[in-house]
Amino acid sequence: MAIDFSLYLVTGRELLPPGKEYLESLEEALQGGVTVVQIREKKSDTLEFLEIAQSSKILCAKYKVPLIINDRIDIALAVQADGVHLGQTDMPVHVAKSLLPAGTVIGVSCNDTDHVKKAIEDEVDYIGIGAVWGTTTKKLTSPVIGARGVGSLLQALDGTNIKAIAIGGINSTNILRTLHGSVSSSGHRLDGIAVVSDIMASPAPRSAAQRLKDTLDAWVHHF
Ligand code: TZP
Ligand code: MG
Repeated sequence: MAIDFSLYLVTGRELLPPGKEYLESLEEALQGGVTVVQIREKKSDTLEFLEIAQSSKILCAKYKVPLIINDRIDIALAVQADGVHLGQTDMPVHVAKSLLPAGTVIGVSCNDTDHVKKAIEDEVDYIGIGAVWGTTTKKLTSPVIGARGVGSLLQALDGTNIKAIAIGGINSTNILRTLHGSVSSSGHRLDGIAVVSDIMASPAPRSAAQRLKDTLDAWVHHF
């Protein structure tokens, strides 16, 4: 399945502002133009993760937006998700592929060129590159790479059709700098950006998403 990765929302329910319900924020984000959603549940037990995935799937289907599950192959299978996102210490890609239906989108997190080389060997569909900027959403285990760091990983993707999304500390203030600054010397550009807090922590997720989307649309039309 071909996914529009341009505005990739990764959920973070623990970041919701007071008075906001998860599904309400998710729906507003979808209305604001989010193009793909990843359910990331680091603190939930299996039942809670499953229920969140099921309710998110219904909402994403309403907006015809694909749903990706972080880490959990079993949850992805249970809700017939469009894809899974795997970290470097999650299920290896070849094992995930052996378990999931053909055509399930597979993405992996990369923050150095060795990760990218492995992702190419594994024939993944997309990579998440980061963390690009500082973030408090995730405890980082390696230094931030900045837009230029993103650019060098993009260059390592030259000649492949693997999509690339940057993540980590991206917001409406730095999105353009992120897109611009990450173009590799070979001209390779990002396919999208992923955010957690800029949308999930917002009291107005619809306009937060819309702001990012407007910049992305302007960036795309620039070429
Ligand atoms: N992977 C690398 S940074 C990050 C993840 C999941 C968190 C990004 O969150 P935010 O709030 O968009 O900085
Ligand atoms: Mg993981």
